[in-house]
Amino acid sequence: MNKVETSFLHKDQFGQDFLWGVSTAAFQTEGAHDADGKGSSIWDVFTSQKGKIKNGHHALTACDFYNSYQNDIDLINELNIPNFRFSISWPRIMPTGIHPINQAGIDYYNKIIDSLLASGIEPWITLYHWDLPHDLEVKGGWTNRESVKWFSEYVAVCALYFGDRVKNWMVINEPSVFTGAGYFLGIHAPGKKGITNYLKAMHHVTLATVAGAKSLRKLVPEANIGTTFSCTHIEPFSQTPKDIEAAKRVDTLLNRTFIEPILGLGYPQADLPVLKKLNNYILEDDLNNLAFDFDFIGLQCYTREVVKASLLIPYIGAELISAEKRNVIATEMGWEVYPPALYHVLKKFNNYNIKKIIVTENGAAFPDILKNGKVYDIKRTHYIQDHLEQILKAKQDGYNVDGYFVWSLTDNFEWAEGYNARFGLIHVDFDTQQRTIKHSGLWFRDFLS
Ligand code: IFM
Repeated sequence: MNKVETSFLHKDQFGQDFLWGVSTAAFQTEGAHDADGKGSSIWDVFTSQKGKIKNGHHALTACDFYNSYQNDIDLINELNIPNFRFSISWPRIMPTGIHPINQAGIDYYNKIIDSLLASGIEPWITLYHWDLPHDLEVKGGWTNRESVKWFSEYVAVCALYFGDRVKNWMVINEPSVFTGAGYFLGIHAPGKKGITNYLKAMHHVTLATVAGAKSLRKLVPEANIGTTFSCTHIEPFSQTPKDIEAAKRVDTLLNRTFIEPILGLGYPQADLPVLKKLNNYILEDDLNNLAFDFDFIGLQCYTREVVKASLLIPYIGAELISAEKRNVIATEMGWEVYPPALYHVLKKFNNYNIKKIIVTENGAAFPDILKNGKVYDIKRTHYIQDHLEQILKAKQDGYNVDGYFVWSLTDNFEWAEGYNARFGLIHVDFDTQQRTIKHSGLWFRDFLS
């Protein structure tokens, strides 16, 4: 294919050791929802319920990555991408969430790992990207303290079967998002609501992150172990003390609540008083088990949030003023396009004692159109370029940032948004499963070459 126009960015500016990659997740891509002994996940159940997903979309087939993984790995290779982040579907390898294992599921991930390695692509495994086995949800899911034990056992299985070849691991993906959306707001699986469910899930997921990391460290001592957090640059709507305080509370909730305990700093209860209710679920020994010395932290930043004080919103007393209301440019998700957010976030997280920071997700959803066999997604190309410029600026200002993974390889199932929000470097026709590399993918390919 022809070379694609390039920006002034050059890969070498980021340094020889900078990691370049692309990210996906099992539920969003694999399909094959009940193939070869797989159990149901909370997302299989949630998507089957009426009215939960836009346009009634489901992920029974998704991108059919289960069957077309070899083709997609060939495409990663064609795009010159050296690192591939994907997640393991817990119910595919442990259908009920606990022993016994499903050998066919293990075989499937072995094929992926072996194929990646044969192509010279480094596998990066996310252990939990939101698809909890449904049978565990029946027992309370993350609201049940037993979840810490279930998760550690699952991690041990992954470590034992894949740890001989996989070096890079991420324990949990974006805990603030799946607990907030799934256990407080009820707009993601498992559809639970309320502060009690949310706080219990929060604490158990935090404990599980550390327990999982410890289990991995024990079984795969050489592993490069990280975990990923969603993060956002927060700004007050005005400079009034009320808005500034509200912005501080939202910043605490979205950026600090999950990372600070695992870094040994405890929950930031002083800056977000509702977190004091967590004390109902924290047992005496927990405080000794909340921290782990991660090799890296994955940051996933897409936008900024502008915050106004509001007495109408319980627990937080703040509302987010949407991009639409502010009349600023936004993606298909309604997220403002604001590349400096990434710089601010990198600067902020550099204040913590973190060994390595990797941007494990960044990308944009736009309504791409396939025309004459091509997708000219210039907005996404610019989005990625503009965010890379911010990373470069952060590096030049002396902040630690060690890698960048695009979300996502292919268009895929975007949770409650269904297939409307296309994030891929590669377009997917969901009727035929035909792949077409978009302009952004071609640009990334040439940039990485
Ligand atoms: O698709 C999601 C992914 O699963 C988690 N991080 C954000 C992405 C875009 O919304």
